[in-house]
This record gives sequence, C-alpha cells and structure tokens, in this order.
Amino acid sequence: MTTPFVTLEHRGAVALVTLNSPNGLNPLTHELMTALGDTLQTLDEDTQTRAIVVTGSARAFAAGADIQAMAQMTYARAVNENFLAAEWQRVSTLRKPLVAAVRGYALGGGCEFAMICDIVVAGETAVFGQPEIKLGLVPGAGGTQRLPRAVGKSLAMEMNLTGESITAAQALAAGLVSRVVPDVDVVNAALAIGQSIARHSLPVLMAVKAATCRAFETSLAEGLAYERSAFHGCFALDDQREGCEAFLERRVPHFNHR
Ligand code: DAK
Repeated sequence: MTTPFVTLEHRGAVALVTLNSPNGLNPLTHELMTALGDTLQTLDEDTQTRAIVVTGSARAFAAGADIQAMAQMTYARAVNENFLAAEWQRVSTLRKPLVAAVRGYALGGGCEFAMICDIVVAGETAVFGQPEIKLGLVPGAGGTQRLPRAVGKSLAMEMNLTGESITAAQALAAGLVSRVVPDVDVVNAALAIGQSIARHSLPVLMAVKAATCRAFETSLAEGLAYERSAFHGCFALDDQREGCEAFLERRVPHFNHR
C-alpha cells in the first residue's frame, strides 16, 4: 500500500513506513496525514504485522503541520471542521508498537508524532523542537502534554516558550529518545528493535503497550490495577503457556499469537 506520500515495506512481521514528500521535509499536509493514517490503520489490523517502524528522509522526519494551510485558517473553520483532529486521532490510537526512526528535523507536529510513537531512535544530527510559538500558535498535538511528561517541565517550557530546538544528544539526556546512533544507522537500528519486539506474542505486545501508556493517563493505584488485570488476562492465552514451558524446556518459544 504505497502512496505518493507514504512508502510501505514489509520485513517479516515488521513494517517500515517512510514519509515521502518531494523536498524531503515531509510537511504534514492533509494528504500526507490521510495516507499515513490509512497505512497505519491497515497495519494495525493486519495480523501478520507485530511492530511498525516509521521514518522520514535524511533531511527530516517531519517539519510539522502544513504552514500554507494554517496561514489561511480561521477560528470558525478550525472549530467547525475540527481542524487536524480527525486525521491525528487515527495515528495516536494504534494498538501495535511503533518505533520512530528520526533523521534531521522533527519539528512541531513532527516532534509530536515522534512522541506518539512508543520508542524513538534518533540519528546524531536529529533536531527536535516545538517552534509553533514563532507562528503565533500553541502546539496542538501533544507539545504541551506529552513533551513535559517526556522531558520534564523545565525543558518542555523552554522548548515551547522559546521555540528553539534541541539536539539528539540533549533529547537522549532528557529521555525524549531511547538511543542515538549515527545517521546512516537509524533505520536499521529501529528495524532491529522492531524485530526484537516482533518475536513476541502479538496479544501480549498490545497488552504491554496499553498498560505502559496507561502510566501517563491515570493514578498509580488505577494504573497498577489495570496492569494486574492485564497480567491475569495473559493466563487466557496459549502463548503464556508456551512461553513459560519453553523457558523450562530451555528452548525458543513458538508463539501462535493466541
Ligand atoms: N509547512 C509547509 N511548508 C513548509 C514547512 C511546513 N511545516 N516547512 C518547510 N516548508 C517549505 C518552505 O516554505 C520552503 O518552501 P519554498 O519556499 O521552497 O516553496 C521549503 O519547504 C523548504 O524550506 P526552507 O527553505 O525553510 O528549508 P531549510 O532547510 O532552510 O529549513 C526547516 C528547514 C524545517 C528548519 C524550516 O523549513 C522550518 O522551520 N519549517 C517550519 C517548521 C515549523 O514551524 N513547524 C511547525 C508547524 S506547526 C494538531 C496536530 C498537529 C499540529 C497542530 C495541531 N491537532 C491534532 C489539533 C501541528 C502544528 C505544527 O506542526
């Protein structure tokens, strides 16, 4: 399912989705977001796919929402048409693990989309920022919510209020990304993480993602109760029995994703 804006490749149970705008900056236009949403939704429903890697070009993961479209936007249209909300809702509610492989600019919605992903791998020259303030805008897809949860209040405030970007090294130190690798190795590093994820049981992977995401949305007591319920629920799966038996028999488990 390759479109002019999004390229899709399959590497076994790992899907590689590449944002693909002509100048490599990947402005998140309506067309690109629709193609991305269609692709990710299809992969989320595909039982053969267990992890998804999303990347951009060497120049940019994504340079944010389409400033051409926003330059002409009015308050009435933004509210009445629920501007950007529906297409972003689709990419932020996926159940499968998403790994972002970030090279170059991840700005505004580009940084926010990386934060929607579950794991972020960055190239050494990657740049993360929320420059919306320079456009007279508040970040709209998590810059004021996911960013402080990821990097803490002080750095999030500095990024959101100044609009200035941070480097990959700063992003690693702050916890925005899980690792930094040479630019040329970013996609392969993300694919390797994807392969390491994809060897596990699909329903358990989705349960782990759901429970971990819960940590950012609820109290500790409620999150722990959710986790305990998810843990108990695993005993309904053949894969739980297989995983434990394989350990005891000193062999590799063969999960059937049931
Ligand atoms: N949109 C449209 N065009 C863009 C663009 C963008 N985001 N970014 C770059 N371009 C265009 C430039 O206008 C230029 O077009 P031409 O003049 O060639 O026609 C071309 O791409 C090349 O750009 P530059 O000449 O500027 O290239 P440089 O290498 O010098 O600089 C740059 C690259 C990425 C640093 C720079 O282009 C830049 O700062 N871009 C803007 C980054 C930015 O401000 N992004 C934040 C946008 S606001 C929401 C969901 C999402 C959002 C909000 C709500 N909901 C769910 C409600 C997101 C909002 C945003 O992302």
